[in-house]
Amino acid sequence: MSAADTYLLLRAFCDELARCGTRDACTSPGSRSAPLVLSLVREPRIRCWSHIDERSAGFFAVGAAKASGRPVAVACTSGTAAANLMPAVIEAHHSGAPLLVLTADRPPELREVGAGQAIDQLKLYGAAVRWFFEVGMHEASASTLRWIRTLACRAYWTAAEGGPVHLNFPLREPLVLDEPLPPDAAPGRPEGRPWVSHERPSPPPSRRALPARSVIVAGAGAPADLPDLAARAGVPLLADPLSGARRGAAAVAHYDLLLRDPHFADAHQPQGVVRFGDLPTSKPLRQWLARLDVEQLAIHPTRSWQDPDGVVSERVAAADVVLGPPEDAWLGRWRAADEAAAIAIDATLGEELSEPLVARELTAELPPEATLFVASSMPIRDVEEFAGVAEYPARVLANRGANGIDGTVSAAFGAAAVSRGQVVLLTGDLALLHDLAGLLAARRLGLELTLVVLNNDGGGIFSFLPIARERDAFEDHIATPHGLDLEAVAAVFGCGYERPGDLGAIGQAIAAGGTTIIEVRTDRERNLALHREVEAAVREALNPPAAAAAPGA
Ligand SMILES: Cc1ncc(C[n+]2csc(CCOP(=O)(O)OP(=O)(O)O)c2C)c(N)n1
Ligand SMILES: [Mg+2]
Repeated sequence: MSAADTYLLLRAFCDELARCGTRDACTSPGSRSAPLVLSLVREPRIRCWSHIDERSAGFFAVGAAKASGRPVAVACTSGTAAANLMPAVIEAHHSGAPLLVLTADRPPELREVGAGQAIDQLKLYGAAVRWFFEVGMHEASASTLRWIRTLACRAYWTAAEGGPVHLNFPLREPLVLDEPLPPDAAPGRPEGRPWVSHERPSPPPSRRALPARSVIVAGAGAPADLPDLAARAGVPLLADPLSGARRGAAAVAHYDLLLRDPHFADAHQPQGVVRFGDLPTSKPLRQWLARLDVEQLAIHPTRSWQDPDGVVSERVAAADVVLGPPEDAWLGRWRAADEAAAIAIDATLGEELSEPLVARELTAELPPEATLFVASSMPIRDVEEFAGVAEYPARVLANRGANGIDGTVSAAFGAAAVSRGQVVLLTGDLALLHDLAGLLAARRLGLELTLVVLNNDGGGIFSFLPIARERDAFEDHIATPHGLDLEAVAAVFGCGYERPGDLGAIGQAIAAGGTTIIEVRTDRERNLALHREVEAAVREALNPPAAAAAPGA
């Protein structure tokens, strides 16, 4: 078996990935992985994005996979390099992002004998992958070339169904070719067709009838026509911005705030619930759903199990939902409350730059062709709580599979690499610092990402939690302020930097394009107080004092 055998097999493998639909791959430097990386780079239909840090490569691939909906390959060398892909593999597993992880490995004779950079890579990612396969080493014959084509197709189609696939490639020296490869003796199928084509199973939707006084809850993975269905049926649509469904005449944007009010929550209990896609993040919504004593139907295209409270009564991949006939007052009450909440929010937030105001404004102002990538922690919560109903909202993406703050910058750059419109990242300061190396993509890959950084010098979310009372350790070990100068950070990575003083200036900085860190400084304590003020204002709007004092009320 020679280097030529390895390269012939890998050329067929990459050819087949491209025929199936792979358009993007991530690489990182190494020697053992050279045959894999060079074969990907030399496949003209695949764009290769180079990363120094495998954590960045993995998350960049996750972001690109989420934004494009196609499997994205990520290749790395042996040893801890492969282990650094673990967080991205876990995120892909939990969010159903299609990822093809291609790890180079030492050949068997160099395993468990003290050879360098050799760790046990077999099933390295455990149950987090849909499929693991040890590729082995083979001579390039007509039959092995055909076999590796089927292997590429099988890996691609398995990932395409939603989640990561791991192929481990043992590679023996010499790792580079002495002379150019001969033409392919066993080329693929005619007309660029994949060796094995594949149709995704789409079960015929069965009919499900629900009472008129139902609610629809939508998260990531919800179907695009949901707002029309809800509007036709006159059923409130409680849609997380990640669903893309917070639009239309039935959308209720501020369910998180409405359901914080116990009177509202009790008085608006539905007779049925349909959940589409992932469960939204909102805790008040989750708690309310958990208390309801009604049928709850969960419709999820990949059948992901999204029911932490054990209240779902039926799960299906698709259904033809029939609701109604519409009861005007039912949707009308929800919509009127939502409008009252919106007025209370605007009045409380005013014009002063704050975390909720930035989240509200970005979701209102970004054009439909833009993508807003939202970091975990408060940004994702603020976007869910404060984004209004928009006619044509921008697409919203996030790493909500495992809710990590890691890899955020890289994932957003990955989304930018495959998106036509502008990509804006809304992130906290710790999420930014966690993936600073991700900023290298601006200079090394020539990609553009607008970063709106809500800098409250630490983890603002923890001020909302009981842990905030533990004053002896809270600041140093939980909030973890860093005092970093983001302008200096921007300079190190060759990015632009702006610190706008008002919403108009933020809009201008975003419109200017390029990779720019747009810093908005906030205060954690003030942020907590502001959230409480909005909550109180919404409660007051829903329960006007005059009504409460009315005779007989
Ligand atoms: C990889 C990872 N480590 C730790 C956490 C726990 N965690 C959740 S939110 C958070 C703080 C994030 O701070 P920042 O990005 O500044 O956002 P803020 O809370 O200020 O909105 C941390 C550390 C996590 N989710 N993921
Ligand atoms: Mg912060």
